[in-house]
Amino acid sequence: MRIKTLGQFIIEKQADFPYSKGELSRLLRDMGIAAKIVHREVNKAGLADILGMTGETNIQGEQVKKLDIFANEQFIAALQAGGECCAIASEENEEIIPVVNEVSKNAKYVVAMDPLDGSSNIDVNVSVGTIFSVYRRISLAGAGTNEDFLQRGTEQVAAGYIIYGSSTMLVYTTGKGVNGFTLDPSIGEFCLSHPNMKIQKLGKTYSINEGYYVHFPDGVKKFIKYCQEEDVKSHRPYSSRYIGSAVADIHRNLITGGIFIYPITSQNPQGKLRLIYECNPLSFIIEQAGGKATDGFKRILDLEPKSIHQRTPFFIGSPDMVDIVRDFMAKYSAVNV
Ligand code: P6P
Repeated sequence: MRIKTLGQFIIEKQADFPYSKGELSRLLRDMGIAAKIVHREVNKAGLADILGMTGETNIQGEQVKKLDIFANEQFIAALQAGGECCAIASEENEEIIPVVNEVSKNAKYVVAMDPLDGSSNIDVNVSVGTIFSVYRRISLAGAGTNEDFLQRGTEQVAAGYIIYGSSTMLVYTTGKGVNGFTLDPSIGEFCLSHPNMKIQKLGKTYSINEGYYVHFPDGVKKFIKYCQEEDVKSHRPYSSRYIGSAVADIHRNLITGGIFIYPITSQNPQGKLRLIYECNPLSFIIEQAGGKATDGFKRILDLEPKSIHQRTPFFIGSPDMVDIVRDFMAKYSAVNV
């Protein structure tokens, strides 16, 4: 099959947006460039002096690994140099990063990102990922502002993730389907490998950290027991798979079907995953692939954000599985939603 690179694909698809003057295309390419640099460092993490803690903690109070910082710096630098982005929100930074320079003065977009999600897995050689979300700015001029990031997930113009696993893949959507690109290091290009990705209506995998079982809402407990029951017709029991890296778990489910759940727990009474730069972009992608994403009751993309680091319970994957757990939540855990 003739190779089609990310750059060629983006240009080709630009025709889908007749008014586009290429800014979003250039922004997506900027993300791809940074992803290649992060790939290079992630793939030699065991060798370079980037393993282990920096001794610092990020604004989440989590121990920060050097690769988190490296990845954050790479994506920020690429976006600042690319000229299409007027502000950045990052999991690694408490405040938004205004982008004010000569090349960005007419920038139309803002980018929210988790530069390296699942970074606790780096030292044990388990897949990690970058997640990004793109909005058109609503502030009028100058650097972007907080309000640009507090738009509902339905307002995203693009979303994507990079998974640094057995291979490095970039998966993204601009609202016209989902396409996956695999990095070919021998030519340094992301090449189209998974065109028009679609998730199975009903998978056979459920992904949740059952270590927190006692603290789960009753609706989640009922769903877990449902997954474990013998029932040939609905291919149960399902398999339990939990990598501890949301990008990896959700990517697997996108390809083979399944559901990922991070509900409220005693440690995270609002849920652990972040709405703006984790749940909204992943939900946009999975919905575009035919899946669903809720907070257990409401569609993630309809949630009204209040702050850039806010958390939400997260139920995402095969649509029939999201519906089944939503029914359990309505029956056993309904709150005045
Ligand atoms: P736990 C990684 O830190 C992360 O944000 C997600 O990628 C992952 O799914 C989750 O946290 C793992 O959290 O509490 O199960 O270790």
